[in-house]
Amino acid sequence: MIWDPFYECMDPEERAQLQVRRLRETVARVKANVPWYRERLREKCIAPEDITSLDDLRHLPFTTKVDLRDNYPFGLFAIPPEECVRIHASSGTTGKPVIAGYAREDIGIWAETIARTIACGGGTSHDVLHNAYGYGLFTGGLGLHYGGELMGCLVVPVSGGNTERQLMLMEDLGSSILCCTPSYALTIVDEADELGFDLSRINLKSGLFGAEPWSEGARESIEERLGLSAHDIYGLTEIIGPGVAAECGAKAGLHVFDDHFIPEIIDPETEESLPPGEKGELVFTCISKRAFPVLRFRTRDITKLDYEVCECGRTQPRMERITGRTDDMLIIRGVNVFPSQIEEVLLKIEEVEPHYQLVLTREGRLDNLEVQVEVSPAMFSDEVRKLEAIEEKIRERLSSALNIRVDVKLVEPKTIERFAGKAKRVVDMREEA
Ligand code: DLL
Repeated sequence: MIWDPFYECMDPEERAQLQVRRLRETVARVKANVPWYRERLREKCIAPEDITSLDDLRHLPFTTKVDLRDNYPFGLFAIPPEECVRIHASSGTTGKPVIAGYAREDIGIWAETIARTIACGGGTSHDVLHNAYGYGLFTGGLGLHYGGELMGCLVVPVSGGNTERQLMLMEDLGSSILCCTPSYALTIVDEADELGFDLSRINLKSGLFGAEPWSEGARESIEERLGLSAHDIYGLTEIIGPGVAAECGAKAGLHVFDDHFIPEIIDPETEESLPPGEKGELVFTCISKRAFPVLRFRTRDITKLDYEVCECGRTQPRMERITGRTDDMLIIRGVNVFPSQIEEVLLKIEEVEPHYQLVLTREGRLDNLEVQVEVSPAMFSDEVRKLEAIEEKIRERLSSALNIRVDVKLVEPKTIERFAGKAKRVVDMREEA
């Protein structure tokens, strides 16, 4: 089912006109109400009435995470905070978070884009939606919740953690759609094994997984173990939360809901726009939100866009799964490495589990990367010689995929931390060295 065929299957020309109109209105609103944007637009000598085509997008100023921090907490809101009905915040590791504000209309738009997301994953009003994304300032829980209710699903607002109880509820309530991070989906599978819980007792048909990068290998293992169709869903707090893009049944990229959020790809170094099909940094402009519409937000996520019409009938462009972020790229002895490339290699190796950690250390001026990965319980009891052979196999595959030599250490089953939300895979000890 397509939730909103009018917008999702709109003629691209017609949509471009809608986008230009909404963009012009948004620029006029931020110019009138947000001093910071007024100043940036003045510097760039651009006025709302100068915007006559989508090409004019590239004349607009960028917004970065630093700009949002500098204007903490409400500086970039386009309405007074007391006219908002909700805030959410991004999960920064240090310092102040980014605060996103929502007017009542924004909550409505968000529920619509989430309903589209659920429909992309095959959901209907008959589904029982088990929502294990965290509730609170994080956008995952409440985001999926409102969209699920709008669609008419029976929403189970279970949030993350207490996996044994999650399994029980999924079985007893007949949950048909699971929403959580891909790493938590793997944790659920793992814990079911440990508890001796036969996963055929639950009857999931699809999963909406996102909030962190995951590989095709992770998709295969989640689909196989949970017996569902796994869909990638994407979004970020600064834009709205989840509900920015979602993968349909064709699984050939994530449809970007560009009647609300216009995507662009830029070269992160030169900041020039790149043509469709080229990989670079994803940038979004919000064109329908009232409280917190950001212009050309630099996501730091790396992907490319495809404007071909999809076999599902949706005409909205598709972004390739996110392979990494400009800021989680590791530079190991001069070579750029993304954690997702390592995951892709590890998950194709039968003898190891999909639980790993990347430990970075510094010896003198050289960075060193150690990949720690759990062996499967069956393998762990094997002879040392066999384990050494597996280690060597992983080392070889990683060095041919990454073009650098990395250290590999097999660790005992269940020793690497499990996650109910976003996984933290990189342990950076370089500062302490
Ligand atoms: O993670 C929103 C979300 C919630 C998306 C639930 C999907 C499901 P933030 O905490 O602000 O928001 O983190 C946003 O997470 O810039 C990406 O780097 C990463 N991310 C989100 N979805 C995906 C995905 C939520 N499907 C940041 N694949 C983004 C890869 C993702 N990375």
